[in-house]
Amino acid sequence: MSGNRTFTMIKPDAVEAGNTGNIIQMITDAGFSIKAMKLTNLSKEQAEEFYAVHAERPFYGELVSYMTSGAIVAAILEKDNAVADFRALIGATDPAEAEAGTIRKAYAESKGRNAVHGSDSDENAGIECDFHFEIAELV
Ligand code: IDP
Ligand code: MG
Repeated sequence: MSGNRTFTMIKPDAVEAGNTGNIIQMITDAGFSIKAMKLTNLSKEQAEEFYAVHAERPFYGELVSYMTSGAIVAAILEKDNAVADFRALIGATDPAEAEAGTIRKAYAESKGRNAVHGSDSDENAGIECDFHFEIAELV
């Protein structure tokens, strides 16, 4: 059964470029409701833990340094079929491959600096909401 929650981050490139408002608008226009949201930043240790699944990948160091380079916006989103519908809204990892109308097509700079994160499974959505929000189970 698919769940109704996912986790997102608006990444440092998009926050720095002033695209936060437009990205939130795209998210709510697509039917997601925002259950929790915060402007924050990741420590090196937090970024390493969040992306631990990629620790052996050649881009891991670059990814951690990018994700700690500036402010992020973290949020818990709700909608039927949230994980799959949000992955469709953000588009492919590489904006060159992302479809028209997706957030990454509109705002990502590159495959690495790609504007937004979206959980890839219901299980990871739960883990990621809990990682960023102590109140995740209350909202
Ligand atoms: P996803 O965010 O679309 O799920 P993943 O493959 O899970 O993509 O990779 C996590 C993040 O790592 C990407 O969003 C991107 O920021 C970064 N990344 C992925 N592949 C590359 C790469 O080839 N070079 C640099 N950064 C990458
Ligand atoms: Mg992923």
